[in-house]
Amino acid sequence: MKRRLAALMATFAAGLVMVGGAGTAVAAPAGDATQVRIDAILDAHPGAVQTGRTRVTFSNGVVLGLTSAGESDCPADAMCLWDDQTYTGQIEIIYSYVCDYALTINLKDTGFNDRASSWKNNTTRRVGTTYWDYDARGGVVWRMYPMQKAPTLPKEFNDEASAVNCYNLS
Ligand SMILES: [Ca+2]
Repeated sequence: MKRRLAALMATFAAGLVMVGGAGTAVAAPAGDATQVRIDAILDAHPGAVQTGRTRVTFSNGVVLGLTSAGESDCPADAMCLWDDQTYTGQIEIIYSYVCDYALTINLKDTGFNDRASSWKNNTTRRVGTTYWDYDARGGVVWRMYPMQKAPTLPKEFNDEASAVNCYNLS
């Protein structure tokens, strides 16, 4: 019995080697690296769901875009942060319904801590606030008023935001 199990495991190991070998023999499409990252995010965040080829939606309603995105990728009625200046690089989309639940989005939870370098508030009546520290602590870094945007941030605010929340204008 023991011997059979060992043989079975050897077969299994051989199978793994074969899969790995096949993978390295073929040039990996560029998208594979993105999928590996998405899989890692899904593993680390129970409740997160892959909602597109390059998108993950977290249980708090935040959508993370894993590929480089432009200003036009920020949907209506959402607030967006980009990793790079002038609305480029990885995008983090915060849909406005997050504001209705008074949720604080900890950017660390979506792999976006200390990364935001440009932003756009594509809503008509939500005000977003970014904070220096986790759980909206440490004071306000900047505010995002409706229909405003910033292609760059002052040097002292760049790559600093750690949390975001928002409220509705009455
Ligand atoms: Ca950045």
